Amino acid sequence: MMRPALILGLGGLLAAGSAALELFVNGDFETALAPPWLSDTGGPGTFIVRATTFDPDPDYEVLVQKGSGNGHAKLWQTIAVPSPEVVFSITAKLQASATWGATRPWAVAAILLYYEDQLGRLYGTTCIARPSTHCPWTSSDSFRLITVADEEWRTHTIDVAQELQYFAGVDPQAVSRIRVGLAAVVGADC
Ligand SMILES: [Ca+2]
Repeated sequence: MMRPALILGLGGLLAAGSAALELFVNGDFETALAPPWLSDTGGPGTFIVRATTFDPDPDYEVLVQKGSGNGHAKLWQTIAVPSPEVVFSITAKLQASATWGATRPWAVAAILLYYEDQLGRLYGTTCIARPSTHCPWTSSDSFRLITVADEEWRTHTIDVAQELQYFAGVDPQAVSRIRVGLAAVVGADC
């Protein structure tokens, strides 16, 4: 069985400074998933659901899950940012597993931040991920892969202005929006 899953507690994109500004719409998943949250699924066994019981607190979380077989489940929101001086924070539990097979199946649960300009041109991607063995995702000049060490609830924080320094030649002031995605992906036949 392949079972990549991604369960999220709360999301928030905060403007730096004394007055923290929540830039997500429904970033805590307390109301029904609707635009600007968008989703896409492919293949069997996909779930994108809200519930209060994925973690012990009484508030809602969202589950993005892809079961056995090639495909994906993705949930994302594009956020206009007033400047690169923003801090992204999310509490999530990332799980991925893939059984051995001749086709080297793989799975990954990931939080993705795509840094874009007003025209949607992509300047770089940060990926916080829990990959299984054989997952082909690797870092490059435009893609920074940060792997998580376990499958517990963890809070992940990205200082965007600092993060953009990873991508050589990118003018941080050109980045005017961030597409934040939650993705569960399975590759290779199982
Ligand atoms: Ca809860």
